[in-house]
Amino acid sequence: MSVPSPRTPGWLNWYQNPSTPSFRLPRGTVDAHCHVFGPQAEFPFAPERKYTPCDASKTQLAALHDHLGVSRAVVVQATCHGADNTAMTDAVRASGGRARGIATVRPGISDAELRELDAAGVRGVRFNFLRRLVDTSPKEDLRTIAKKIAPLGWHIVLYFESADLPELEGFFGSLPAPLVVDHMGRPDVNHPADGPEFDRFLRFVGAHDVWVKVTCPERLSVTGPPALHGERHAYTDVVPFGRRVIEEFPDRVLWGTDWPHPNLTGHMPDDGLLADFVPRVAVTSEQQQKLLVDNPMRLYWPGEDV
Ligand code: 0GY
Repeated sequence: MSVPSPRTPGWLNWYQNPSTPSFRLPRGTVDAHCHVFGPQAEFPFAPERKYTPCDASKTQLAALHDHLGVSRAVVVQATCHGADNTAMTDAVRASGGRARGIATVRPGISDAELRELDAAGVRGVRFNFLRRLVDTSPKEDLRTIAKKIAPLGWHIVLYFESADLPELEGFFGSLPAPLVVDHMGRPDVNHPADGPEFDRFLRFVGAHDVWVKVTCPERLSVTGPPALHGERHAYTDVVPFGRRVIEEFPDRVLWGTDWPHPNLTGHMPDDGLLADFVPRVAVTSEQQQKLLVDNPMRLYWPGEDV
């Protein structure tokens, strides 16, 4: 048996014993962005990975979802597993149809391999442009993948830094599949939510009918978690960004936990607080129902009842 690799120095483990949220997630809530890591002994990490995390298994993910009152999940392939999707598909298969997957694939993938991923519950691929996470893929390779997945009815999940949008926007707009953007396009929350950078992102969203994940306040926030134990108003500086996307595109927004929160260095969020962030950005019960249930059901389980 191979010796397990040690975690990246300073790696923060996911939060143990998260609090019970004050906000009650509506029946049928979907966590549209979460990951599994390994367990390493069963699903080794990819040699080309940029980090080595702690284990975060499908069983531990399911326990969090039970605790929060989440019914369904979309498991996004984590970069530490490269293009080996077996840990992710194992989690999706084990859900009995209550999870979907987002894969990482290489341009040479065969139609038979894609069909197998589809049968496992995969509904999209992720194109990642964060240089700290992946080596850059040539756009022609990404275009090849996009052409291969489009006939399956899959979509493309885009992960990029807001500063890179101007360079990438034309390419994104030319892709032949629906687009889903991670973490609100990673706005710099030092800039105003009604300023030119976020305006530009929302123009892109409107022009291409993009879906937006209103996720990762803990990753985007500069003000951070609450200073005082018991204070539930965390990540206040991210609120205007989430509110604006939800108000302008109530039918195209998705929510997720991002558990187990890879690569956070300052703090590890209490996932109970992340659920309590929801009503601060989706302020009406109609917005909450769309964000948490109706929109992800339409994208990932079309035609199915909650
Ligand atoms: C996220 C964000 C990050 C990492 C990954 O697949 C990944 O490694 O997605 C990040 O480091 O910003 O969505 O979990």
